[in-house]
Amino acid sequence: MRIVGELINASRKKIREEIREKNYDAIAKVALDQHENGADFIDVNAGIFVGKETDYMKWLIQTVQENVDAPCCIDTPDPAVIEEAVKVHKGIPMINSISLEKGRYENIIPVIKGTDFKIIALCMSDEGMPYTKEERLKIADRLVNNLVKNGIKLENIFVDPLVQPIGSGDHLGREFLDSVEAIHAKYEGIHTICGLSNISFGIPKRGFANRAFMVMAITRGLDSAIMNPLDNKMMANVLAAEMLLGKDQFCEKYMNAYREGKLDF
Ligand code: THG
Repeated sequence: MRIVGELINASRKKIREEIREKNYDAIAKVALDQHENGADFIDVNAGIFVGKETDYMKWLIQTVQENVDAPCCIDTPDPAVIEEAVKVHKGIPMINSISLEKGRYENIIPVIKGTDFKIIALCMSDEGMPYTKEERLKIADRLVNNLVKNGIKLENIFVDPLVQPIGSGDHLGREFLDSVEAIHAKYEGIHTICGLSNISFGIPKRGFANRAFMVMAITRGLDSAIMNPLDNKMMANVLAAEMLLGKDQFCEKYMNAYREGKLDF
């Protein structure tokens, strides 16, 4: 599982203030903690700072990369922010995200064309949220074909089928899971990713639902997730699920986590 650490997101109250004050040590610590607990990418999102998003985004990327040897996942729908952010990013960034929404798709393409950037292709369009597997696949198809036409390799594309709260419809968990499986069946070598905790929005004891859903998604092929790597129960579930599916040779990762005390709680 490729893990994108989600904690540096201005929609979180505490982080919002730390970003606003450009509290270098606080942001550096959140980046470091996530990396030490298994994050392969550090998500950075300054979306609530209207008019100042570019400035904060650049500062976040520099702060993260001065402290952690990991790429960022540049989390903004605004192509202008992405364009400036990639200029200060060292190494290969992940772009979160491109979608079929007007103004978003055509303006991001020139920034990413022919690069080795990792691209999250979010299954969203101007026709509203996709509910069924068929709606998601239609959007994914257009996004993937266009990205490939613009020189993006399939192995650099991460399709996000969009997790929707189970409280909005009993079938929404299943539609998402079916989508993950169908996307892997259709495009060999592609990746899938999601913000998994959306599933439990509005229900109590969210952790139970999040962990169960993660294990289900892994069995259907989900290979990347935007999540909280400091959630040790979730991390243990990921390790166990991947081991049981034969994705952890000689149970090495699971055993190492055990020896490091990461399964003690
Ligand atoms: N897909 C893609 N990108 C995404 C999402 C997605 N980026 C944003 C989001 N969804 C994933 N990131 C987060 C970051 C933080 C939190 C949840 C998702 C979070 N939530 C608190 C909680 O769950 O308890 C509530 C917020 C708070 O702390 O105030 O921390 O789906 N491509």
